Amino acid sequence: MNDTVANQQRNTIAEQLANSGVSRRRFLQFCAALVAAAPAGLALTGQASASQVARSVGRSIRPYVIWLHLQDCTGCTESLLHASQPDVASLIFDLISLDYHETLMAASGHQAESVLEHAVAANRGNFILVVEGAIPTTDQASYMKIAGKPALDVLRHIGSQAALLIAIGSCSSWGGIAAASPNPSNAVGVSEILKDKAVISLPGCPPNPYTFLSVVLEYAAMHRLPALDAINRPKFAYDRLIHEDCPRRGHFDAGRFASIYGDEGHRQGWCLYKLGCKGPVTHAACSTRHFNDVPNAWPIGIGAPCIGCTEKSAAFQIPLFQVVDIHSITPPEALPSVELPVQKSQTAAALVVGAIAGAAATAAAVAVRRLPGRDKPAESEDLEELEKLGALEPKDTDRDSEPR
Ligand code: FSX
Ligand code: SF4
Ligand code: F3S
Repeated sequence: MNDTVANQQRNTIAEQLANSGVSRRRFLQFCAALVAAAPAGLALTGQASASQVARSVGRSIRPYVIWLHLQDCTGCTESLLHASQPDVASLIFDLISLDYHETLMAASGHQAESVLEHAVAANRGNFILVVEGAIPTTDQASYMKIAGKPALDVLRHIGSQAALLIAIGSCSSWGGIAAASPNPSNAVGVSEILKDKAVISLPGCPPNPYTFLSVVLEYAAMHRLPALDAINRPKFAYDRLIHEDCPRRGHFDAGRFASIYGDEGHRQGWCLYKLGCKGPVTHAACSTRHFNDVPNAWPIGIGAPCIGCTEKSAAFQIPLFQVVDIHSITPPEALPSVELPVQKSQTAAALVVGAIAGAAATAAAVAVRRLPGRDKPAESEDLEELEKLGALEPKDTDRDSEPR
């Protein structure tokens, strides 16, 4: 974001990566992670190997992104920047042209406002507006102001000129925690404000960063959007219930529950339903795609019940410890054994961690449980294939020190 908007060049992602000294190996690792995180429902990754994705993404023009922070905790940004394998935080500025982001930019005050106006003017009708946080509407929308203007007006002004709107997080999707009762600021989501614009919602508090990256790169590389459900969530990430693929599901079906925190069942990794787990009513991919590439880094993986953060009717609406009704649950693809003792909160049918790209040494170690027919591992030849690409010639000054 040090470039001024005026002198930014419309370079491809491959050119930008090469300019930044990102190695081909690292880029392929990222693409392998993308394939694993968004296995189906995307033209970019659905049937593609990591090297095919690398080709498509590499040829794409970096999408212009303006990112607004409204009523939020910045957790969505934090989550994106802490994706650790293969260091998405350092790749993000090469993959997208992030022209305005209050948390990450050095500018402040009038300078920041000037950057925003220039970014909008230079890319009018051609940028992606990402909104993080809810919009307060009560009392002339005076509960949140940016540069003296109500956040509501800022969103209307910028949003009306965007090519695509992405509501990242539950707050911008429908109000999230800011809209929890009694919702004093009457916080709402982006689609309530910009009713005539298509808004893609990526709820979660925070959402998985790969979901965001998959949507943006699908748009940039394939010029299309993923299939959406009735409330505009991408189906590839929100089509199944947590409960359907939960590693504790075998314990649920066998009637083995933790009853209070720290009891024998809890320590053994049994089902958290009686602790108020909202997994049976929550659509999200957390049980198969963990956060920040760390195995078991998701609520249930660390022994905490799902609070239903991707569901408008669950998170911050149903009390944390209240159990939910079970309705027509699809049997899981595979049941973990309930006979074996659970070690360190991982069930016997532990997730197939890092089961992508052959081996952790050559691929991103995204924690992914592979579901039959829903993902495609990158082939071991991917790396060699990418070596032949030539689109990403290495520089002497490669900024990472990985061996080739
Ligand atoms: Fe926080 Fe984002 Fe939750 Fe909201 O995520 S993680 S409160 S969804 O807007 O920053
Ligand atoms: Fe997993 Fe929760 Fe379902 Fe139990 S109730 S199997 S912990 S999602
Ligand atoms: Fe949210 Fe439940 Fe996933 S609380 S992060 S949807 S496990």
